[in-house]
Amino acid sequence: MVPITPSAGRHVLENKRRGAAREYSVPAVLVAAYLDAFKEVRMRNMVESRESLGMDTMRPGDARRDRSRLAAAGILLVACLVLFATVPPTQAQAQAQSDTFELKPLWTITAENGSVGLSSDQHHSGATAAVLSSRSGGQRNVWLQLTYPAPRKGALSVWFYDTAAGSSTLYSGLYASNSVTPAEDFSVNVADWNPTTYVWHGPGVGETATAVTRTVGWHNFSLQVTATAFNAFIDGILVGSVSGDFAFDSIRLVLSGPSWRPNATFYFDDFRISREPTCRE
Ligand SMILES: [Ca+2]
Repeated sequence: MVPITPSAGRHVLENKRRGAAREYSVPAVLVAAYLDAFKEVRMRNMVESRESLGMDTMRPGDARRDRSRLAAAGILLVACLVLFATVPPTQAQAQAQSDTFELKPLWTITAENGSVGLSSDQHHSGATAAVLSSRSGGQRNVWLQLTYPAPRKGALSVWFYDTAAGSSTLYSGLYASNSVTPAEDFSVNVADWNPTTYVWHGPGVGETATAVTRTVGWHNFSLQVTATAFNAFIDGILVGSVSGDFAFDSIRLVLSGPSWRPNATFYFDDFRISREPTCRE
């Protein structure tokens, strides 16, 4: 396993640098285009000067119009450069809608009595998946988290590798919540009290066993949070639903449980979030 915690910052910095390089290439193109236009207008000015001396056939006033257009283009260029300078390179990362867990640049890590990393032991895509592992010594609070400045709606999906079907180990799964309205809490997961079937919960509905049998291997967990309902899916099967207008501002891929439960390791891969156009922001 490659531990994420110590290296995540480095990956983020590398990605920021690459992102910045891409951002600054656009202003460079704009500046180059402006300089080309400047040279052309300068040449036309020289031609008009020749015309005013009866040495050329260019119509009077062309150079004046060119200078006006050049001034307008200059103002536009300055506005573009200011825009690029003030938009942080990380904004594109914040808007990313998927993670295949090959580099792990996006998430905030919590790892109390456990660890988070990338592993090639199991992977749904590419060469690696996120791996969450517990260790003994106390309450396990291990997760990857995305937070947003305001609640939003959307469909969340992640592939989860169940290593402990048939065993009572720890909680693990896909969770979302709304800090503005704490009752709006959503999940599809495995629970330490249920070794045989998967579990869900939603607003006003506590942890509820589903009819989907736990098996070792990859399973798709999905949460749909909309203006009319919350729907929970496991492997494309609707396992729970609550009517209402809901939203979330936090997403977590979780491994947790009390100190007295056995240790566990679970894998996550191919996270995706699809936002609805009716988001509440
Ligand atoms: Ca992957």
